[in-house]
Amino acid sequence: MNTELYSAYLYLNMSAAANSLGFKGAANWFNIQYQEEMIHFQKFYDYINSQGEQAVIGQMAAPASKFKSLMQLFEETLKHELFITKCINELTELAMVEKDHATRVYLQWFITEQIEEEENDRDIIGKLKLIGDNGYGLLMLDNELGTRVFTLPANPAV
Ligand code: OFO
Repeated sequence: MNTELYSAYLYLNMSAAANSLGFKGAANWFNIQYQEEMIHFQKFYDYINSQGEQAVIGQMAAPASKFKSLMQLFEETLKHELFITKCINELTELAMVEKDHATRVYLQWFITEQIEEEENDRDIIGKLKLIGDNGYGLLMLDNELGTRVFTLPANPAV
């Protein structure tokens, strides 16, 4: 749960970094990512409380804030998402060992979500590799990233 909150803050920092690099579209993309992470955080928070436990927000490290290029922003994003996938997999394995089937089933949503998260990042990194340092290409990609919109999951509590 705390790692999801950290993800949200990391992407909010990345949004500001993209903006300061002049990529308004990427700043929008990372702001949407921040909002999605807040939903992930809320899902864990609600689930823990629903199980007769008390969700506790803990201390966390300050997320990175210095990025020198769009490529670095997305490479760091993919790296972070691979770490999140590892965390979700470890939680799922723990739920299986503990025979906590409710939690195992609940975590399925996150497993599926991580497939999409990693794929999105790989797609954008692939485009950035094709573009190289072509300014027109970067502008086109930034415009595309600017079209991303936040959509609330149909039933975020499930
Ligand atoms: Fe980016 O999926 Fe949650 O952390």
